[in-house]
Amino acid sequence: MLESAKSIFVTGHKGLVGSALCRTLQSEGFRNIITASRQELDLTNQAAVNEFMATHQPSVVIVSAGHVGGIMANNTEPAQFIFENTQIACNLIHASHTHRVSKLLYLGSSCIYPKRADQPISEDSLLAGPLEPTNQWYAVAKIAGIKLCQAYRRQYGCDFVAAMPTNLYGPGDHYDPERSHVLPALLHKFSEAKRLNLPQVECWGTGRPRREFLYVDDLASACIEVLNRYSDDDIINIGYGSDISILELTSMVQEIVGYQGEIVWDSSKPDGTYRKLLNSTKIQSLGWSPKTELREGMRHAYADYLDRFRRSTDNAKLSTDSALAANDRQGIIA
Ligand code: GFB
Repeated sequence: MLESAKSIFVTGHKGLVGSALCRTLQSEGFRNIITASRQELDLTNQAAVNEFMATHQPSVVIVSAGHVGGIMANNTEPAQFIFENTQIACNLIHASHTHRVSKLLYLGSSCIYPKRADQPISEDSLLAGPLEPTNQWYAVAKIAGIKLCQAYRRQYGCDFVAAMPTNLYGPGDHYDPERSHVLPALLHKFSEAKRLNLPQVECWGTGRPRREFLYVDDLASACIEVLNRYSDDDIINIGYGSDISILELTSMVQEIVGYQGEIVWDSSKPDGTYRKLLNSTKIQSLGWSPKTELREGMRHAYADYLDRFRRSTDNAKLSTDSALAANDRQGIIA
């Protein structure tokens, strides 16, 4: 499918997922990638999206843009999470139908599944029970995107598919300690604690929840498989295959960063879902499996963090948090 595609519009190309998709597509020899920064195209603006699609006429669209963040951002910015992500899904999916896009891949999230879904979570658990409250707003927006793909396939015969990645990490992540996901937040916190010789680092919740982590370049290669070989109404999970507790994760990050101090747990912060390990047998049956082991992926992510941190501080002489937050903002919807 991709070989015959004239052009691919990768949305959110400055973010964690979009940048990995561009990297992987380029490394596979695909040259005609269309991108647009947030300044060039506001994906929440329906008229602007329609005009952009009319001008560029992509043959493939990947919906990897979104208002994203970790458990606290989800919990404290509910309106932005539900509004922006629903708008982005509506605008891109409708315009892809209008402008006869031959394939669209919509990326959701493992948080679309019920809080108490059976583990590992298979695709048919969708809408089988209540959602986790901390990220229900994001989940509802992502479920709307899934349903849009299914509706446009049923009514208009559009080849729109929806894939559900597990928790992702890797180069290009957001490192704002308040807004980001757990893995980049821990890399930042431990690294700063080491640099400033701080005696302790505060982590959130109890440490008991378990999470599955997939290196973002592995997600990108899975997306290429899905674009090439999957065409169905049903959603498809993309996971790593095993999970670890947050407690185990903190020890691994501590070791990789080389921080010797103490970890204290702030139980006033939410734990979120206890477990959300995906059943990824469907994507595996397409011949895909993840290549990057967690510890190795974390080393790449830490190298990226250090590189961006150094560039930010050296060039702009900004303080740590504002430098990283400046990087983050570029990636949120870009
Ligand atoms: O990655 P995370 O923010 O989001 O948090 P979710 C995962 C777990 O790590 C939670 C704990 O139990 C947190 O309490 N944790 C410990 C920390 N220390 C920290 C820290 O310093 N920062 C952060 N962020 N967490 C997200 C959803 O849920 O999953 C999103 O909110 C999205 O919408 C994403 O779906 C995949 O895994 O709980």
